[in-house]
Amino acid sequence: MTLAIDSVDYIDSTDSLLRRHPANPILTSKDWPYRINSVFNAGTTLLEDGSTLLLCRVEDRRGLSHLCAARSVNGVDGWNIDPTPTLMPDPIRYPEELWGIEDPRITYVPELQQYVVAYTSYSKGGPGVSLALTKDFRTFERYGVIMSADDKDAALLPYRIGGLWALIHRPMTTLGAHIWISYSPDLHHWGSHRVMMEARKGAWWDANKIGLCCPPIETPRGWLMLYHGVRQTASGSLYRVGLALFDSKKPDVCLLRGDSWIFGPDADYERGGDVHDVVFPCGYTIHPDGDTINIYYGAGDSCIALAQASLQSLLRWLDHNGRPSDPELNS
Ligand code: BMA
Repeated sequence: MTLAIDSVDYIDSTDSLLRRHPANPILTSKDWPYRINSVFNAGTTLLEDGSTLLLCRVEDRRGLSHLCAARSVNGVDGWNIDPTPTLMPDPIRYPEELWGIEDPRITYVPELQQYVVAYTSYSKGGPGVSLALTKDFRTFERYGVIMSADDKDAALLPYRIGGLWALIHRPMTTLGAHIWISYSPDLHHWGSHRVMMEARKGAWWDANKIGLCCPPIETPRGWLMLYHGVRQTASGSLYRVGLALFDSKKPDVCLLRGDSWIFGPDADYERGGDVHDVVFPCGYTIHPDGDTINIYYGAGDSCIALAQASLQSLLRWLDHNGRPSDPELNS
C-alpha cells in the first residue's frame, strides 16, 4: 500500500501535546533517603486526600529492583519518600521475584476498595506479571505471579467488563511482542486471551515491540492508551510513546491508532542515563478540571520526570492523526 503524504503526521504538530515540567527531573537517586543506584518507572495514583503517590522502581547497587513509595501534596515537589523500601522482592515465598520487582502500574478498584498493583517479577525464566493488593501502600496482599514469563507491561482495568476482570499485558509469543488483554473471574485464573494491538513491522517507530505505558485512561470516547514502541537502532533501543483508543465495552477493539509517536527522548535526562534514549511512563493522575493529566515517566532508566497534557488535545490529535488498526498497514 502507499502512504499518502497528507496522512503523515509532522513531528511539529506533536511538540506541545506533552509538555515537560520545568522542575524535571522531579526525582533522582540523590533525593533517596537510603543508598541506591537509580529510581525510575513509577506507578502513580491520587490518594483520597488528593495528594499524589508514586510507587517508584528503585534499583539498588546490586542491580536488583524493589518498590518505594513517594508522596507529594502537589505531585511536583516536596516528596515524602518512605525511609526504607516499601515492597521488597520476597524470593523465598515468591521465587518468581528472585531478581527483583519492577515497573508497577496502579489501578484503584472501587469494587474491592483497594489499589491493585500489577508489576514485573523477574527471575530465571524471565519477566512475568505479578499482582499485589493494598489499601494504603504500607501493607500488601500478594496474589503471586498471574502471567508467567515472558510477560510484562501489565495493568488491570478498574472494573469488570461483562462480569470479568480485564488485564492488559505484553506476552512475548511466537507472534511477536504485541499488547494482549486477558479476562478472569477472580484475579487468579486468566483466560480468553486476545490481541489488542500489534507491533508494526519494518521501519516503523513501533516496529516489533510495543507495551502498555500507564493504565488506560477512561474517557467518554473509550479507553485512551499511551503505549511504548521500541525501535532497534545501530546504537541500541529507542523508547518512544504513542497513542491509541479502544472501545469502552469491548476493550480489545482498537478504534484509532496514531501513526507517529507523540513523545520521545529529547531532554538531556532522557537521552543520557544508565540506559540512554528512554522515556517510559507507568502512571498518570487527572487534575480536578477533568482534562489536564500528569504523566510520570522514567527517563534514561535513571530518574523520574513529569509531562503534562490535555485529554481533549490528545483525543483531537488522534482524530486527525489516527486510523483504525489496519492489518495491511501493520504488515
Ligand atoms: C524495558 C523495561 C523497562 C526499562 C526499559 C528500558 O524492557 O525493562 O523497565 O525502562 O526496558 O531499559
